[in-house]
Amino acid sequence: MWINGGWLKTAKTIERTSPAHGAPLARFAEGGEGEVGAAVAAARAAFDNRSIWSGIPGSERAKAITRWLELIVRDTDRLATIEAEEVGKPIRFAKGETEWAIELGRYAAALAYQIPGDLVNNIGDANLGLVSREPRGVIGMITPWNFPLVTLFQKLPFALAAGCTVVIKPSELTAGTTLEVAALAREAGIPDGVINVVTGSGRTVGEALTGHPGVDMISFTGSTVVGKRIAQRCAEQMKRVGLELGGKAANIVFADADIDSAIDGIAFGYILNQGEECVQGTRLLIEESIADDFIRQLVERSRKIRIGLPDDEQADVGALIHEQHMEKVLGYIRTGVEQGAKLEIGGERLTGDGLGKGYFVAPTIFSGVTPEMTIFREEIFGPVLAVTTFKTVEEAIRLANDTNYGLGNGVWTKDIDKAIQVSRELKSGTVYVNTFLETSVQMPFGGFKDSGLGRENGMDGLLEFTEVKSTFIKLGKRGYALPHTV
Ligand code: TXE
Repeated sequence: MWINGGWLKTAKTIERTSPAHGAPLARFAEGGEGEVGAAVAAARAAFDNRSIWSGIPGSERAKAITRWLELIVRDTDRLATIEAEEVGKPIRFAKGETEWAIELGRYAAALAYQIPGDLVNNIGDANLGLVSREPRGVIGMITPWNFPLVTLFQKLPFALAAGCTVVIKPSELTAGTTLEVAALAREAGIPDGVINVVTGSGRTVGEALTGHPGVDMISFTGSTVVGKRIAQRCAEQMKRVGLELGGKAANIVFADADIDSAIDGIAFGYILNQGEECVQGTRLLIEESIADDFIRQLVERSRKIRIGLPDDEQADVGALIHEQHMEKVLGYIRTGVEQGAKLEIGGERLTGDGLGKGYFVAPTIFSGVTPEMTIFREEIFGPVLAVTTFKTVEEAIRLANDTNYGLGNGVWTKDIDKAIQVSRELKSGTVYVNTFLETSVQMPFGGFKDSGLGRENGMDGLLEFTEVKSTFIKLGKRGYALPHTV
């Protein structure tokens, strides 16, 4: 664990097994309430000492964050290797993810220069109003295993830029890169206590962090079930909360779409990160008149997807996170067959070509899926695509919105009016038009409905880590006189 600028070991540890090789990979300290208490105390002391972080000019925080990012650039290969092995994803995606985390950090650092405020100057000559943004305080961050670095960097540099201090609880499955970047912060001169990491399970460390009265806000990425529990616990203490939760995105493909790019987008959208992705394009809604041909082409494309070990430079898809999760995904596939969907490709565990000890599932496509089916409704978090046909624009919108989730959706058409009108009616935090899983550090990211609360990235992402303060200033009588009037 990393607390107050130093390593802390515990007698109890958690062992991580490689998802791709099935062999022991790492051992992490198993923290509890005591370690959470120590980390929160360190973060609180660092926050309250305004002269080291929360009260210094934003430009100084920006410079410190930038120095830290330079060290992360230096260590990209090492971080990407850890990430690839712990998550089971192909190395090129782990490198891309590390680079994206750095990009998020650079943007957040720049925002530290321009945290907005207002001056209210029309409340009478005797008054002046200041509306300022202050750092929220100590932030508890709880992150998942699918994108350990990116989910962290959608939070951490933004909170740091705002002037907050943090206690991070990474997933017990993938704590490696979080610990590494925390230690690099010290090397970069970010003061001790500003970033702390407590490793351990959600049940102990996660619960202790959400219930700790010294934590001002919880920023969580993970499942909707745990997100709802965290929101309830935070409500007891009126703690602020940001939640980035699950999804069930639909790609709507109209007959007038550019078919080649739609095939690319849909194939990429359902297999990226083995489907362990909250904005995964897990539902394809396809206009009936082009459905048969489109599905045939998509199946052909899926045959070319390369599944491989983390060090396979050419692999498109890696291993699922652990055995139980693989069993859960295979269970959804069996349910799809039992409920009458047509299996077009995949559907099985892969064990050939050196994959036998890992948890690999073949890219899988079901056609003939109807809205009552489980694979249409639930987040599977594996490389499984459910295809449903529609006849009218209204039906497409209704199907897309027929879910409790609302993180992202895609629209594919060359008709710009239709694209914009459909986008307006989709109940999700992000809509992609003629593209999918596009991302930009400037664009806020978050969910409608069960997909979460609040936004990450963009200026909105930084403002989540601030409180608004209104200061009324009463001015005295105009008591001065100009020299020449005396
Ligand atoms: O998530 P959890 P799991 C979805 C996806 C996946 C399912 C289960 O469908 O199959 O969730 O994954 C910590 N108090 N997503 O079980 O449990 C936990 O230790 C405080 C979507 O891994 O939500 C970890 O650090 N914290 C998602 C983090 O919460 C608790 C990404 C996430 O774990 C806790 C991951 C508690 N009571 C899974 N219980 C996305 N939005 O992308 C657990 N945790």
